Amino acid sequence: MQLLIRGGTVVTHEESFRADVLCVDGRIAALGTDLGVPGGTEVVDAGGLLVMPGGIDPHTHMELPFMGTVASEDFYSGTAAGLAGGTTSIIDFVIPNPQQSLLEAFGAWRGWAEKSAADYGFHVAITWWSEQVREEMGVLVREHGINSFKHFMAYKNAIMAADDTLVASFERCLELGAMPTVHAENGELVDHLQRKLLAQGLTGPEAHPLSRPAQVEGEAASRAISIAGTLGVPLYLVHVSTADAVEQIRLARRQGQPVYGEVLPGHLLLDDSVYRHPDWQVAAGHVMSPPFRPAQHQQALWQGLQSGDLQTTATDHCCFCAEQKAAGRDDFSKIPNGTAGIEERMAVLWDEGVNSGRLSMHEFVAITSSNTAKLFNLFPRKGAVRVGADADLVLWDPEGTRLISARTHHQNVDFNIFEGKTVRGIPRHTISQGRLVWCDGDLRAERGAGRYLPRPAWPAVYQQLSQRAAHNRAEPVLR
Ligand code: URQ
Ligand code: ZN
Ligand code: ZN
Repeated sequence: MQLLIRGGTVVTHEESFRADVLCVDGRIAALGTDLGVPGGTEVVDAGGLLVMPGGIDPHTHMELPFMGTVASEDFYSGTAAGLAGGTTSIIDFVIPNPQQSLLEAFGAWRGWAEKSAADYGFHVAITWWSEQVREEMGVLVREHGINSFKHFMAYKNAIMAADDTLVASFERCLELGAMPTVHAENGELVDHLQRKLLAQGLTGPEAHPLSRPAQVEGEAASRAISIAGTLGVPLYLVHVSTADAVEQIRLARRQGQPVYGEVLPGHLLLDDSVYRHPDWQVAAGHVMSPPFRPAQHQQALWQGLQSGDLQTTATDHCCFCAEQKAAGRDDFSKIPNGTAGIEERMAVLWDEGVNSGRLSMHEFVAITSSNTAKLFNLFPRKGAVRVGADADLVLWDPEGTRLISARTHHQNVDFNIFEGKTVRGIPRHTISQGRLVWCDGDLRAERGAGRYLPRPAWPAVYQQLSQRAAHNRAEPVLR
């Protein structure tokens, strides 16, 4: 299988240059302006287009069983929608039930993900603790290519990890060379405020953000950062949504602590007024956690991306249709939490980030692809346009426009948080494993074409960490 991408401008996280790109058997084989083209090579005209690494979405929940239902997007439809939006790899989540074997849950998710149209990896959530969990983390790292473990500090009485679990699991991550990640909301405060609001008769979606104010994220972020800093382990915070959490990350990084943060386009663009929409379904359709915030938090999130205090963008793609959201018609705490976004992430970030001048196109590549690949040890196989890398590319049309709507999106959900937004800057073509899978509006996703992405332990951040620890302390780094 040979594909020549001709006439484009390659844009990476650090440079841009005119070059044709030859893809052979799923890998990038050559870059240059006068490439010899082997017979039988398919040619894609990239004139006027930017050739960038395919997007990597490090936070999705395809067909997640959650809050009494199952997310409406499965691994095939969700990765296909991602390809339509320029995203060519995802990192999803294995979320064991408390007391469930991690390996058993991992096997289940692996089975569900076999239908994927694009490459996929997993973070594994630590929802309980025991010697068995500790052992199975080691098996997952050594034998299954897991190098990141998720901790939900929210969702009390469900999947919440309390401090004792955080400490034990973070210590284990350090031993294994794995990245601990957190959903930073204080689950005890959320539980208390939910019950208090319901007792006051506030049952509608407007109460959702009131039960999870910014301090709830700021406190949890600070606590997780302190635990990680004390143990000497890196830390990645998912879906950072508040100035409070950005400040905690900034302070830690200024002291040299390896803390990283992810942000969702929804939190960059939307505010908490959505929860006061007169149409219950529209308000409920925006219920996700952490909630969309008062608008003043958005500037801190953009500045976090500009300053490098936040490194990645994701979607937390976790879809529930109207009749699923209706489970919380009389009690907002029962509205399944989650919104879509995998198809729009890159176009929304280009339109609001690059077109506005907030971000350079190199920063765009960094936050949509390369930084994630580096943090989770997929670089340069992913997130790079260089010989030997996977031929996962997006051919970006900076002048193309699209109206975002649930009526036309490829996501398997009947709601779109960016409904009605027109974006300028769209993926004209997407190439996955050297195949043209999105061609100017024609989606050619292939069920089952996606491959599982094992990710080695000890990403570069650990090398930095050990050097820094050795430098900062007389005694050797304790492992
Ligand atoms: O919390 C998460 O990341 C999962 C359960 C998706 N739902 C959400 O509201 N973010
Ligand atoms: Zn979360
Ligand atoms: Zn999530």
